[in-house]
Amino acid sequence: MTRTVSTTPYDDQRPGTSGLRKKVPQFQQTNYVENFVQSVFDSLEGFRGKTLVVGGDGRYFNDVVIQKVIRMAAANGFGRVHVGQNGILSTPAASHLIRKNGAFGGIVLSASHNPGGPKEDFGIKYNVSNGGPAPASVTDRIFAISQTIDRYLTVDAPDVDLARIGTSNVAGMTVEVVDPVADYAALMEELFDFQAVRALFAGGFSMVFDAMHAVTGPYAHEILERRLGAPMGTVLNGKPLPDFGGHHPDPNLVHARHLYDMVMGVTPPDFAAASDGDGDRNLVLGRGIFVSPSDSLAVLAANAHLAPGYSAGLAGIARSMPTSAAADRVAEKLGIELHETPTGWKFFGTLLDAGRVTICGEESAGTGSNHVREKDGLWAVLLWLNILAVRKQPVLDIVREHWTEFGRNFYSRHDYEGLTEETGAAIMARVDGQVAGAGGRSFQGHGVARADDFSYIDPIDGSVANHQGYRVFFDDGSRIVFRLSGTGTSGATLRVYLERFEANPAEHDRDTQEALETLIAAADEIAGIRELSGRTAPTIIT
Ligand code: VG1
Ligand code: CO
Repeated sequence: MTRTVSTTPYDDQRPGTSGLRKKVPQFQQTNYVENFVQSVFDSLEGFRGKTLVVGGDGRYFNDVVIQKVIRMAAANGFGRVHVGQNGILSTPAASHLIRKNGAFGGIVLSASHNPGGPKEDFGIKYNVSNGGPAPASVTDRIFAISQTIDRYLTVDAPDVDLARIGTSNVAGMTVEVVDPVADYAALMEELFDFQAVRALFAGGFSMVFDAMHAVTGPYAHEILERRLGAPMGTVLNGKPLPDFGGHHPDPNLVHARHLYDMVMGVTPPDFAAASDGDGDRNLVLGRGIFVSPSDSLAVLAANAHLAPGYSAGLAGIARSMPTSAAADRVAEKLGIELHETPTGWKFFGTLLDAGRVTICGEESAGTGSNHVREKDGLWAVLLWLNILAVRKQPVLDIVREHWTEFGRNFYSRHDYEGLTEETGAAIMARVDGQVAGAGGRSFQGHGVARADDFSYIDPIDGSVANHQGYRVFFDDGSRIVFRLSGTGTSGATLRVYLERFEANPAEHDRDTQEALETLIAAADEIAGIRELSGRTAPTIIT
């Protein structure tokens, strides 16, 4: 039954921050998908007879790749595949299924917030048995194998009917098409006080959740509208579409601007939220306020004990390096550990597995906990709802009180998208040179305390990650971070992260960009962004 097909390597299959991410036409090249999937399987040991979880965010090409993966899993000796109905599985739901079924691993098909469609983006991620993204040791192995691959294994079998829930057989391997929502929704019911949130909605609390025609639609309809009793219509754009309706499923103030306009408008809802393509990120807004992801992490950590799943308190908090230090202040007050890791969820896995941290977050709107090993957009929304149901205060008041108690970390990220790789490299080289001699210098009146190129040593397994972004710390407690994105599919994206701490409550209502004005100028002075890129403003400000 098994067929060995000879092939030749492609040289561009290095998995980045979130797996392999390329344009669809690249994935459509002969044997491109097969080469990568076989490289994944060849990098693993001991999966014979074991279970593989497969699903994706519903984007264009999802259905085609799922059938290929199923046939190749059968040929390579997996015993069982669990696949979401219609090929749908959000990233956190896939993580949960891997853990719940004791699966060997999972393949998640997504390019997250990147647009979908025949000329847009596609991606393949591999998750390991703890449910989390493959660590660098695994992705390095995958890449090495992809450089020398000369054959892949498949079987001749008809497509599996992904629309029908149930079990079938592909060349001796069992394929189970599962409801993508049920197990995930049950997990959420364990963690949160659904009765309290139901009472909140019954009392007239209004909410808007934009699924952005991506994977969270079915999850949000089931959990928010059916189980929690939010009025029908609470969930917008709830049907997953292969091209996400032509939009970017990126929950930020540019692509979800309409939510910001709603909460700032004349008849604002109490709460608004959105998630991204694969359901692992969240955007949170309340009447009259956008909650920055770094603040959201801090507020969630400070209030998590109000939800049943976290009533015993937190073991610790972890945040990615560019994320603001707002969470650090919460950890300090709670007397718990705080870990600062490189960008990317995979760095939280060892800490979560070791029980050292309970809640993790990234400034890019990813928040999550030890319930799975991925960030989880709906989880964050539900934790917010649980907190709102218990505290019975508007989002705005909760955040303001938080700032008064802990101080406010003004925070913003400026992205310069679509730079050439050369320009991106030139800017980073300039920063590298400045960082080396930055001590004692001053930029726009901010004296430099110290500067470095961030390295991380995992406290659990000792693995080292170098060159994770440049950090410039100033005497007044401000910080600027520079790094290049690892998730783009063409050119380079420069990310500049700006942060300034303000203890005085009288200053807390200032406009963020205005509060960061001198730091923004300092960033340009350090990196020479205008000079080297010709850009006078960022593409996206979040
Ligand atoms: C971005 C974010 C990072 C996130 C990564 C994957 O990476 O900054 O925080 O972990 O996307 O998220 P980069 O390298 O482009 O800055 V997702 O929703 O695409 O899994
Ligand atoms: Co995502």
